[in-house]
Amino acid sequence: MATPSLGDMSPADAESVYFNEYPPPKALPKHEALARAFIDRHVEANRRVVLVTSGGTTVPLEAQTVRFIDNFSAGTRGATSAEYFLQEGYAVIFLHRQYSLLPYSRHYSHSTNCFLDFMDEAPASDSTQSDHGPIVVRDEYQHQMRDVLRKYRYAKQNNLLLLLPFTTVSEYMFELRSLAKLMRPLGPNALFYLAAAVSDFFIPRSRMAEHKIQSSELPAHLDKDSAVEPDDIYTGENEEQPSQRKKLVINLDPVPKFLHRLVDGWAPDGSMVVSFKLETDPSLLVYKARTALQRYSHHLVIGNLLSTRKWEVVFITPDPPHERWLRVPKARRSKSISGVEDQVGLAEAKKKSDGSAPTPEKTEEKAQAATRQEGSSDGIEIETLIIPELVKLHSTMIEKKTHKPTS
Ligand code: 9Z3
Repeated sequence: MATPSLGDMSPADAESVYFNEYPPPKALPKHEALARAFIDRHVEANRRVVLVTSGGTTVPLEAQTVRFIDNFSAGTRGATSAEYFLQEGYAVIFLHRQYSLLPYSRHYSHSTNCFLDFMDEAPASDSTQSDHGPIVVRDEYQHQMRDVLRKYRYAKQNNLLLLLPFTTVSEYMFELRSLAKLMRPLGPNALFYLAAAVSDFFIPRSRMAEHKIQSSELPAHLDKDSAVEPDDIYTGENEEQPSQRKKLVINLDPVPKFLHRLVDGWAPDGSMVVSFKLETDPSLLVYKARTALQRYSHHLVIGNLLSTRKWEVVFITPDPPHERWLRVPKARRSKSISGVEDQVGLAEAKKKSDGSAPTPEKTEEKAQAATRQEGSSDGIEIETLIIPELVKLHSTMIEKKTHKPTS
């Protein structure tokens, strides 16, 4: 009898098959100990704690991994959101893809914001006559850097930010499951904000090649790895007989739907779960986000298009208004290389052409009013709109849970 695929099993069965197939990440015990202490401290302070997931996940092609499948996410959404959650008084567990952007340091990292460009060498004081002047922050960045530095140090000194890295999709799953269970003592004070771009497909351990997949055929006595059929192996472009070219064919299984298990099993009772839905086709976004909310019965799906994600998102909720767009007003949109501004509004317009009622853009009006008040034309990050709205929803949920009449 053929073994059922994970997609055909109940979420609980798929969970146990999935987690039994992989060894837990080596860092998991250490991360659990750090998270336990962090959560205990904030339970005691009756502080809200948000688990922010951030960045992409990799799907290894070999157990001793040389190659893997990855995705585009740099972790901007996660790292930026974490800063605004801290500003709102939350403690943040930041579960992120290793080497993706981090809260605060994101302002001065990677090649777009290389920290060296913010620095200068000041002249040495006269008395020393040396050419070793102190290293300083350039005048034009003093104000912004002081602000970022103060916020960073405040978060650090008060133990408000816990950074936990992962790399592969299975590491992410193990970490998410453990953290959600550890967060149970927080009850309604726990919030899950799942911004990581998690792979939908993976190679099960049982079918994975142990060693580096070979790009040319090996003599029979050296070919021990049967996970990849020799005929499937791509052997390069320089074949003498092009018709004989081979390809590497990768057969991926769907990753089990972890959101079911998070909502129904791992997460604390009364906690709030927010997931993200990413699409590239504007006509699908609202439909897919709604379907996800119905399927997993959680509290909020934040929908975004790859091309407009820095300027607009849609909140899909089980309660009215059900669909709500948050947009950075035109004058305050920061330029983005990958963004396509012409597509702003398209996903909402598509939905309206279905005959459904249009939604007033209250938030945009509010943000425009703010622009007029401040008289500034600086760009704003869309997370300045997302996080306060989300905090309001979380507060309402906490209010309901804590003032529920006991029968
Ligand atoms: C998102 O949709 C995030 O907003 C982005 C942020 C990944 C687009 P960046 O890192 O991008 O700032 O460049 N995250 C969730 C994407 C995702 O994998 N969602 C799953 C889905 O769409 C559901 S959990 O099926």
